[in-house]
Amino acid sequence: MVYKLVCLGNPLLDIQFDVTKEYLDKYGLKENDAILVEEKHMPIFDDGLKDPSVKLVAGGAAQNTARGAQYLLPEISVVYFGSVGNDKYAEKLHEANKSVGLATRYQVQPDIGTGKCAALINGPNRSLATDLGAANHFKPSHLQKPENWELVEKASFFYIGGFHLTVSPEAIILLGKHAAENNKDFVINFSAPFIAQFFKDPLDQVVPYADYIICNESEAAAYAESHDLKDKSLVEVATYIAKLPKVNSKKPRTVIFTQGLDPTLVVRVDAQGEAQISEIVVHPLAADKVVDTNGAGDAFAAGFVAGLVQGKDLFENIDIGQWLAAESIQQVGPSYPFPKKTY
Ligand code: 26A
Repeated sequence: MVYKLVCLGNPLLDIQFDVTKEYLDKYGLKENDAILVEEKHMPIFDDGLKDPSVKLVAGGAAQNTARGAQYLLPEISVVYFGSVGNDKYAEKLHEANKSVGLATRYQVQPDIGTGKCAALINGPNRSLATDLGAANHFKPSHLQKPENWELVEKASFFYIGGFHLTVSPEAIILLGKHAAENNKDFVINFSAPFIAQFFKDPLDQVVPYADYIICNESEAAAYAESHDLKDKSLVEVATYIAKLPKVNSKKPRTVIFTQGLDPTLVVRVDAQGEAQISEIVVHPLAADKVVDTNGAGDAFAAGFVAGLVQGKDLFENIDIGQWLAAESIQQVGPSYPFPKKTY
């Protein structure tokens, strides 16, 4: 079997429900953020399961991207790695993955529950509070099993959720080295502000492998802050990251900053070391068409990597990303429309 794209991340089931600003304040949560839960957040999951608005939907940022990429690509294009438990939540993930034909090679933890994320919807905002569970126990040795490593060797593209830096930077480096040594495309998403803030060292260890970096404006701001960048303007931050040392010198680095409804910023460093800066206008979506924004960024990344796998050019890849993000926003949770739409 040859899957062109290999993805790695934390498989989670999203417990999505509507909340008020007061509810977020009670737990000290921001309107738009992603955090790892502490003990004090635990009642949120029970609140959610009892809430009339609750929806259980497949989540996990990189898994959402893997599903979206497989949604757009021909059958048998994408395989996703992560760790789950042996339980009902994992069954739900299997169902969602099956609906788009996404292959998984989960590492199964017999005694630990599948990870879950409270996706707290407040109008156009979403606040994510995650209990990683089994996802926290993924080991690089799972990738190194002969039947899995064979898939890695046959793949040509890699997509890594930055969230996985909290779990196994070693697994990311293993794939990064393989990609760099074999001149394959390696894409990293910065995932959330807390990654740049609290996982700065592992983030700095994996960036040298990245051909493409995708993040949003608040993750870029967190990066600028934790790296003490003097000029924190988005163009300067993207240019700084694009020019950081790179293991595979055969490809340029491209940095992509999404900014919600504002234009997507792209900085690519050419062979002469010059930064090429572009801005791409987003597909406008009427406010009344927004169902929820959970998974919008993952859908953008999905469209982008699907284009990459198909050998399309950079600007078309961004356009596909923006299109798929707009489609996903009109669905409940990090999902894609059925019957299938084509770009
Ligand atoms: C390590 N953390 C906090 C996480 C996540 C996460 N995926 C992986 N690791 N916290 C939230 N998510 C997922 O992000 C998606 C929206 O972009 C949620 O499961 C949600 O589906």
